[in-house]
Amino acid sequence: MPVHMNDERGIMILTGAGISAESGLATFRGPGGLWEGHRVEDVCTPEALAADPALVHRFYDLRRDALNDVTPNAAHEALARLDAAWAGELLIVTQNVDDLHERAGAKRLLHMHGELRSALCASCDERAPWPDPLPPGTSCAACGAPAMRPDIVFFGEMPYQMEAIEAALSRCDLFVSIGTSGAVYPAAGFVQLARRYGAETLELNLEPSAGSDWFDDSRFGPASVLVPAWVD
Ligand code: BV8
Repeated sequence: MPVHMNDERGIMILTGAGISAESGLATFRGPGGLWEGHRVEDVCTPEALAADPALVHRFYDLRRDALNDVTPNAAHEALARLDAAWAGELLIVTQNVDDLHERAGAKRLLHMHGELRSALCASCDERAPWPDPLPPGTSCAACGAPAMRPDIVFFGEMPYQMEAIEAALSRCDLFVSIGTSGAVYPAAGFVQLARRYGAETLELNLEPSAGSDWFDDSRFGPASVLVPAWVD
């Protein structure tokens, strides 16, 4: 356990694509960080979904398919161990839409940008498991509208559960950011909020992120090495 902390203290952990990189899932902005040559900013928007629903559905079908070929790595597993053992408050907020934290056993987990394995009705907000490729225009089982879409927070849309995230930030004593470039808001601003609330801040990343200067401590290297070393 983070030895310098007694477990009455609260921890908030933010993860990004870098924690899943060693499992074989491409990141967004690193070398090879494109999916089928698409920049996430160009495909992950309501406008792209309206203009070319087949492309956006395919983009997410491709990434959901990739989940069947990957497994959690030592970083996901170390966070799951910490989650199970930590008596204090703890919340893992992931920007990732993969299911690797859950598959490693994490319980106190929140997906702020949605999940690949979930579909959302754009008409009534009903959620359903995302089955094999879900063609655009699939009808919602709850309201019947042909409006099922990826359950993904697009650019310009409000991330999920922001109140719960901000409440956890206001209470945490330690904020740890793992595997994120600090390129996307509001997640990239969490370190500044945590500092304002008096938390210690730690960054574990392959290289300095856009927000590195805000962290009390930054350690650079692969998450599969840094995270178990921090947890255990
Ligand atoms: C919103 C969907 C408002 C899922 C994504 C200021 C304030 C608020 C908003 C904005 C703002 N300025 C601009 C905005 C708008 C925008 C934004 O931030 N734009 C950016 C491009 C400037 N933000 C939004 O639109 C957000 N919404 O603000 O709404 C609002 C208010 C009221 C009412 C309505 C709306 C919504 C943002 C969410 C967009 N959806 N994804 C998906 O397709 O996956 S974002 C996308 O980027 C992913 O979710 C991803 O998680 C996220 C961040 O990327 P990273 O995870 O950091 O990945 P990246 O490749 O960038 O970096 C990987 C890192 O890992 C690197 O540093 C690398 O070095 C490291 N790494 C690599 N390998 C390893 C490693 N580290 C360790 N070990 C390794 N082995």
